[in-house]
Amino acid sequence: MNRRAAVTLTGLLTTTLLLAGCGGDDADTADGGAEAGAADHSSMDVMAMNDPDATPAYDVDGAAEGAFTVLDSAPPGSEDVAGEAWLAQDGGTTVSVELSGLEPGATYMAHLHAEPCGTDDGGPHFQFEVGGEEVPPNEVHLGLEADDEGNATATTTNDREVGDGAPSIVVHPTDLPDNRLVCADF
Ligand SMILES: [Cu+2]
Repeated sequence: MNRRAAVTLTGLLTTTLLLAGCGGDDADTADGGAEAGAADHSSMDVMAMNDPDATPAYDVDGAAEGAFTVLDSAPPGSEDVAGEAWLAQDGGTTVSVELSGLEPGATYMAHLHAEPCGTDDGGPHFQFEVGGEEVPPNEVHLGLEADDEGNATATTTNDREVGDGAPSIVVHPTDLPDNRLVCADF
């Protein structure tokens, strides 16, 4: 394989991994051989879903707010994960998340989900076009990277309002994308 093809393949793989989300298969093992302990996604890939220059949702008047609760499916050792999420709609959608009690240095993905936390732990991902692409901008995703203290915060935006179609947000470890760690109802 020539170098250009290899680079393209790497790009495709990265994209596939990013897109896996909580509905993905076990694509998270596709790049096996990555350094031990590191998530399969580089933090840059995960954080690329964010909009760090946006006004955080908690600074937008009228934003909905929800507290995260640890789900039964969370990995052992997750009992202390806590935090809040905010959902603002003002022509578009802004979502901000603050979490503590995470594994220092670990990366996580959060998605708006289509059901409340009490219904199948948030049910499927919220989608503007149901059955459409499982990635932004048809879904609302954000990436989180825990600092040395286990804290993480992030904001993401979408050009469209989700309306009342996204009652919850679920956080997943990027190395266990099918796992549901915490959920917050807005
Ligand atoms: Cu999700």
